[in-house]
Amino acid sequence: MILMEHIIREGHPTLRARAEEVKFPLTEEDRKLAHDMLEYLINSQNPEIAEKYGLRSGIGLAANQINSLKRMFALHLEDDQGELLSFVAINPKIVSHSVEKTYIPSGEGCLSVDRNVPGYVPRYARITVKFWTIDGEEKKLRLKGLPAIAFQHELDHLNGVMFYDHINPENPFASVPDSFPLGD
Ligand code: LHY
Ligand code: NI
Repeated sequence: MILMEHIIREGHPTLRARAEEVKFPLTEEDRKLAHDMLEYLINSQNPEIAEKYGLRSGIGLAANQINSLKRMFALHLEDDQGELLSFVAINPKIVSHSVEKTYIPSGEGCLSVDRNVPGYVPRYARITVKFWTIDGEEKKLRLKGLPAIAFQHELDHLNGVMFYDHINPENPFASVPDSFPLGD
């Protein structure tokens, strides 16, 4: 199972590298990675398991963070309607997005970043995404709210981008044009 010691941290070059397209059918290694990433998130959200193994709670995890340059990430969270969104996205892309942006008022964090980096991280408020599932099915989804933010955070990892790259360096809390804070 994936533990904190398997998650690479800031400064590791893999976090700045572009992950490569995954080919279908998946290899046994790809399938295991996909399964293990989703399992990490589920475990990390279970207080007893998280405590036992010292897992930091997460809603998203990208392959780069496990030092693997494959275009896949896992998400496991509830949307604002209380619907569970739980999947591994393979070769994901944003096919369209709103002009309007949103951001988490308290900023973002990252399982690969062991420090607090304050500031607004502008994200598209609504996105339409496409990806393939572990079983090779193509999925198209519309996301908003936290799921949209998390999807963009994880897709960034596959492109070697960190959340703080988006923070305004002059004023981390400068108002973001055409945006609203998540939760409004
Ligand atoms: N995981 C963060 C987590 O806490 C993702 C995240 C996304 C945090 C958006 C806050 C806002 O689950 C990762 O860092 N995964 O890359
Ligand atoms: Ni992250």
